[in-house]
Amino acid sequence: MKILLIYPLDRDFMPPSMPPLGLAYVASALMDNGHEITVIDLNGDREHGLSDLQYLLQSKSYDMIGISSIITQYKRVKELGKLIKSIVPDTPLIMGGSGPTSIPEFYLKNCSADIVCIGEGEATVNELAFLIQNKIPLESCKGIIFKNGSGQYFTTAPREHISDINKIKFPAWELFNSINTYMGNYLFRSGRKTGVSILSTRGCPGQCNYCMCNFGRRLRARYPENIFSEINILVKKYNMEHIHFVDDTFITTPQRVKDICHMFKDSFKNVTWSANVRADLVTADILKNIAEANCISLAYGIESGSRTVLEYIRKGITPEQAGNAIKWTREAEILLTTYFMLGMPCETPDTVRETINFCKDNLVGGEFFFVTPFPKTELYQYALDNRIITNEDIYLEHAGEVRNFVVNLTKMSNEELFDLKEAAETEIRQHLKKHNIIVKSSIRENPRETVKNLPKF
Ligand code: B12
Ligand code: SF4
Repeated sequence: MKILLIYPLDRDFMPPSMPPLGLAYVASALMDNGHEITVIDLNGDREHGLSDLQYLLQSKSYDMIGISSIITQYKRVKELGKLIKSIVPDTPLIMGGSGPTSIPEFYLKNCSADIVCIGEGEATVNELAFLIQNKIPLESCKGIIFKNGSGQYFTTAPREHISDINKIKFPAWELFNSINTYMGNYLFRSGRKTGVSILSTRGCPGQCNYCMCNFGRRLRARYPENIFSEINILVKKYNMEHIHFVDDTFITTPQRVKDICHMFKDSFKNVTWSANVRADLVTADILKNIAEANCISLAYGIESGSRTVLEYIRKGITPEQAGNAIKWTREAEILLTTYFMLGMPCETPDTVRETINFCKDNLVGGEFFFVTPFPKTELYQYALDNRIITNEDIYLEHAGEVRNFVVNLTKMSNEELFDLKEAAETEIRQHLKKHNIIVKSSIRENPRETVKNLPKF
């Protein structure tokens, strides 16, 4: 089959810096089954992507079109779906990724999708291609929702998670003209020339109330040998200098981490790496070990310095664990990134004070994200139940960037929360400056005046 896969524009205020790993996995799975794949990456190729897409839709014919997206691309996917259907109304349009997985009906109703793939895509997309090619009804395909002949939505049985993720084909970056752009701009490359994402685990047993856990709660980890083969290709083919593990839970067992460290020490002496890690899973020993294995940077989602807030969100870490992780990471001489957010329903001036004190004591922070609830999470349900969000469609069109204040879940007024966040950032930054730590300001879309009248969703 001839299949066109598309990645929509994302975060257009900054250069494309994270390649669409999900789409690359799906492309690879389809290619492995003999399909002819064309990729149009509207994010990676901002100059020609849209005109290339229009040209292809008008001049070539495809048996199936797929779009991948996360929830923050919702508005773009809407526009893209409309465009595609205006040119090729009869070509089956399939949508997948964490956005469509979290609210599949919205993508059918508002984004022109004919079929939505829920969860992992590799097996589902191949089965769909087979059924569409052979004009077989879709009811038997697990893990999808689609509009049936009478225009009603039909949800099939859930697709089981892929149990052995070592068997999954590596991402097909060779199909992406944009790959060199991403590698050169890579968000986490920490000063190295080239960088790329790798996913070494799927699933997370965590219970955080703001997270949709799109790969399920069961943790599945790849063997170091399998990771080795992927890095080896990246180094040989693309001269890769830096690898970032985008795993939800990179540290699974201390033994697996040790094995990965051996791999870097023995085989990739010139490749540096970084990862997202949980503060409760690191120890001084693990950190020392990974520093010796070329790990140059680690990111921790600490979220809050307040025990009340940490318990409320069920993060599963304490301020003490977070403090230790910060201390040990510094001692291991690994670059440290910490993420914090303000505005959980239980946030008060007192909890913000606790977070400020935590940041000052541990010399971290200085920038907060506004809590923004996303679908298929407990926090989102809270916003719906409390009628803070009443029009999901309009809300989702706006909830694109968490540095932007779009919704207030707290008991404080909008101005109070906004001012509290600004004052907290200023106080922490001034303190950090005394210790020669300068926090870079990032883009903020809504200035104070606009906060008073946040749109009603
Ligand atoms: C790396 C990452 C980032 C990166 C890059 C994001 C990006 N635009 O690609 C950065 C750091 C910038 C980021 C930022 C944010 N992120 Co983020 N991020 C991730 C993370 C950790 C990994 C993404 C990834 O590469 N996954 C691996 C690939 C293989 O998975 P996948 O894309 O889902 O693909 C599979 C299936 O979905 C499916 N599939 C995918 N596409 C298609 C297409 C078709 C046609 C089909 C059939 C199937 C299919 O098959 C694939 C293979 O099985 C995920 C968590 C996670 N576990 O995925 C969160 C995640 C995507 N992020 C999330 C969020 C909320 C954010 C932020 C809003 C939060 C914040 N604090 O700022 C911002 C948004 C910024 C933005 N506009 O991009 C949520 C999204 C929720 C949702 N409903 O979409 C996730 C899922 C975390 C979570 N569990 O809640 N993020
Ligand atoms: S936020 Fe991170 S630790 Fe918490 S459930 Fe989601 S992936 Fe797991």
